[in-house]
Amino acid sequence: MKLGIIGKPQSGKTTVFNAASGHQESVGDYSQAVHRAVIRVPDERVDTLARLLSPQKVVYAEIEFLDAPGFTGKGKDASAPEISPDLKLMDALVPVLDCFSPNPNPAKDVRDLLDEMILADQVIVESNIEKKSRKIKLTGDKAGAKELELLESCRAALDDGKLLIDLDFREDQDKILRGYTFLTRKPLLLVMNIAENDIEKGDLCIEQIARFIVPGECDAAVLFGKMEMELLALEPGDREIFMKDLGISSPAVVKVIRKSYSLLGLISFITVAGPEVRAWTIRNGTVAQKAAGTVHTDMERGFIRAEVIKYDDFVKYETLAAIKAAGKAHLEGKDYIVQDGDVIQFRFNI
Ligand SMILES: Nc1nc2c(ncn2[C@@H]2O[C@H](COP(=O)(O)OP(=O)(O)O)[C@@H](O)[C@H]2O)c(=O)[nH]1
Ligand SMILES: [Mg+2]
Repeated sequence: MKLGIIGKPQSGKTTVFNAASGHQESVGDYSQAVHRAVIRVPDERVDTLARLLSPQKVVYAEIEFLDAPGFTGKGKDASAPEISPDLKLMDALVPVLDCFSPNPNPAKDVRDLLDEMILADQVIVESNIEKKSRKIKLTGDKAGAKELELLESCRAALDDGKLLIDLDFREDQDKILRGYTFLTRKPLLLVMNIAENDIEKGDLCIEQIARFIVPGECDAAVLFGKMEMELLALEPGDREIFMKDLGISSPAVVKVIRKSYSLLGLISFITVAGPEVRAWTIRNGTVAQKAAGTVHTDMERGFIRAEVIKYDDFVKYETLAAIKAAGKAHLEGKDYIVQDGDVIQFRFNI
């Protein structure tokens, strides 16, 4: 999964990036540098299985963060923002909202960001409409005419101030639009970046942006960017004590990842294959044969069965032998819908 951190200048993007990744990029300097980090997804189920099975290798799922400056915070008055091209490749965007300065206005900040995203998409739509029209005139291309019509409907929606994620497209249209990697089709996780001495501000700011929240499209999380970044300098034990004192239930990175998974409809399953315990990320609703394909294309092609053990049974019985003796290893066919936390061994033959 790839998450793009965006926001107006000085909203705490790089601070939150540091808090999530453990990097130490400089903050407060209006830098337009793009930062990137790949971090492993903390997963206590993997931790537990690693403890029970003592494998030679433990591999966590990974997530990429991109700290992407380029938005101006000027909303409609902005000219098209200078957005890092990599931002288009992100699965979701994480707007960081300044809720730490004396009179924050996160609702306005969200509106301004949305307007800039719309502006960026309008630029893409315009240039492609122009290119397509020219080509159709030259070649009389029928498929092109359909795509042109689709782009024109996108233009109309954007001109109306709508986000493309709010429109309903057919499967075939969706497929075409995916190629354009529009910003306003990406789900958003709004991060309320609040000051260390101002816990109550979190609820207040959430209230202010509540109207933007739509299941599967936009969610919000509250965190203390600066303090969490600073806490990373402490030893893990001390950090936990501090966090407890401050009423922080889970670290920024855990909150952001958890909410992003649910926003994007993602789950994890775990494979235990000989010497390796490994977590994989898939979309909720993925069938066993497809899930096998995330591990290896051969496993999907030669799929026979999936042997599925519920994570809780692993914790209860502790060894593979005891699980099997208790009849808790279930053989499932290719259409079995993989559940979050399933521990799977794929049987395949090529
Ligand atoms: N008090 C406070 N200051 C913050 C917080 N997050 C960021 N800042 C400050 O805001 C300024 C801008 O932060 P930075 O991460 O560089 O913002 P960016 O321009 O969005 O990348 C810096 O001086 C930070 O120390 C926060 O949670 N609390
Ligand atoms: Mg920055």
